[in-house]
Amino acid sequence: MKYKACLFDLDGVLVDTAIYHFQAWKNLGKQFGYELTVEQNEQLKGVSRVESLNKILAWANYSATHEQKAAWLTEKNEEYLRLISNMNPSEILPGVLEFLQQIKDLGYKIALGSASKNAEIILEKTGLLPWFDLIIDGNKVSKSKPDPEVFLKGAEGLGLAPDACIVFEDAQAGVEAAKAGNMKAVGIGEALTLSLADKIIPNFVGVKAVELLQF
Ligand code: B16
Ligand code: MG
Repeated sequence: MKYKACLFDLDGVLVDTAIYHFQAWKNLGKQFGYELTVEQNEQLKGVSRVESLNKILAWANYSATHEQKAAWLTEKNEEYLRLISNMNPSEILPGVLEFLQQIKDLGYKIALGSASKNAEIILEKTGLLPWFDLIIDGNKVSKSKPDPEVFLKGAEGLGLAPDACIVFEDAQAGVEAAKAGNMKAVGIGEALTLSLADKIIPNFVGVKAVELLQF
């Protein structure tokens, strides 16, 4: 088997936490009179917490002090944590569990490569945690996607060469990160936004791992 591991992004691939991020950012934005749109929220997918706040402030044309930004980041995360506190296995995206079972049976290692500092809580709440051999999340990286750091640390942590790894991503920056890291990339979502991916699927429903993982 040429490829030995599957590295998964979290939000938009395994679960849809974007709805909770949206709600928390939207409420925060109201504090400086800004109404965040669904389209703008799309642009925050895969983007780190601090970069997301910087983007929102730029859209709002609002300048804040370092202290104010730090307070808002804490506040946003506290609300996000409240929102995800009731997450459960029903929020795992369709077809994901069946796909994880297939790749486990085929002998692939399974790792997470997420920008979120809350990834482990989400995996725990949804019951996904036991599937993972390794978790690389926002607490373990210093550079955001499209930098390949998160996936390279995943390969390294599994003791594998990057070219033995296949990345699953829903964000363009994540696909770019995988390609920059010399890995195969499977895009989850629209062909239009994920054109750099080696393969693109709309979701995991009915996906046959043996067929998909042929490159
Ligand atoms: P946190 P992913 C990303 O998750 C989200 O898509 C993005 O919207 C969020 O800002 C980022 O995690 C950081 O999340 O505030 O929980 O650290 O797609 O990389 O799994
Ligand atoms: Mg994502």
